[in-house]
Amino acid sequence: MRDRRLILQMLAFFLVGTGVLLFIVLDVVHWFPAAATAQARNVDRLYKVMLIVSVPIFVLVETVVVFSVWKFRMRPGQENMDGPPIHGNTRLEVVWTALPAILLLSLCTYAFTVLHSNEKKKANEMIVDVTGQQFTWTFSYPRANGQPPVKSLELYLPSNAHIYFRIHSKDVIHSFWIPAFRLQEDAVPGITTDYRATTTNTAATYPIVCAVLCGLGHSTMRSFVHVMPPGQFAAWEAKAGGPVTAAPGQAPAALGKQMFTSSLGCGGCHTIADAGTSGTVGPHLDQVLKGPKHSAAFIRQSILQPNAFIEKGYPANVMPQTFGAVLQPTQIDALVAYLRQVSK
Ligand code: HEC
Ligand SMILES: [Cu+2]
Repeated sequence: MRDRRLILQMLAFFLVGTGVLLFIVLDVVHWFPAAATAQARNVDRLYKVMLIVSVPIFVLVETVVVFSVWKFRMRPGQENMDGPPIHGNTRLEVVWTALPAILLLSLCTYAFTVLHSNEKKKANEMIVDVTGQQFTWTFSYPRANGQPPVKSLELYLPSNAHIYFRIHSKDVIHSFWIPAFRLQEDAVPGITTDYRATTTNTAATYPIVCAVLCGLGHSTMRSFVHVMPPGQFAAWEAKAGGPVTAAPGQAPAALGKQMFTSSLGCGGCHTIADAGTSGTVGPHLDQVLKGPKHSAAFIRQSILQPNAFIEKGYPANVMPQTFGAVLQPTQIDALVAYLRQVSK
């Protein structure tokens, strides 16, 4: 009679505990940021299944612990008493070995199928080369028929598309992580790593992070991924890949102005009255490049190797070190021409 009551009490404790905990982990806690890829949805579902399976097991163990402490604790006078000696119970042991084994094997199989489908090569993949370099990410979009690749410091992707990332590093180990994609892969010098992502149809912007301590500026090694409708993406790509040389009859400086205000981001950090930009992270270029700094050589070096000369009062390592890799020589000429023109 007493045993039966005890078992019913434990059962009630177990059921209520499981219910409450499941409610908390499934409904109250929001574990992840928005899911922006098909892979992310798979990962989230896997995580949910793992939670649903683990919670009852956790509560079962805790129920036994709580009732052992509560009902079977040692009372005064029992200090020297020992329980009756018991020998093993073969049937029980077979059950408690087999059940967890079956459970673990099924979960492993499920996790493996998720991994396999997430990494599977898809038809019509769009290739993006990702390069990590202290402390910037550069994204490069190979183009057909020998045109130079489109390069960008932020990642632009069409929605509903299969993307194949090839990941490189120029210096130390970085880790390319897009939390909203639930994907992270090391960028290792000397080899190419990769991952695949299938964007969903949501147009939005998500952070990109370097997830490996890669030097002093590691915390600034961040960027953004913009997922946009395919038409908008094509327009971006055409514009970003855009004029490498000035149009006929156009002065190089005009192309330079166009580039200064483009997604390269110069205008976000620098003020130039003529370009209508008002960034204050870096010097006012139309002011500071007057006088001795007006030479083409100095301006070119400032763009290609910003750390060669650090303007007084401004931080080193903030201006991206990678414009030399992103820009075509004619584009650099155009920028230099423009900066000379506005700082005359
Ligand atoms: C993330 C912010 C940032 C971006 C983007 C950026 N810069 Fe800079 N830039 C700086 C900072 C900070 C300095 C000052 C430190 C230094 O001299 O390196 C600087 C310095 C310079 C200088 C040298 C000024 C001097 O007095 O020495 C030039 C020229 C320049 N930037 C041009 C550009 C151009 C052109 C672009 C776009 C292709 C650009 N910058 C993009 C932050 C930025
Ligand atoms: Cu890094």
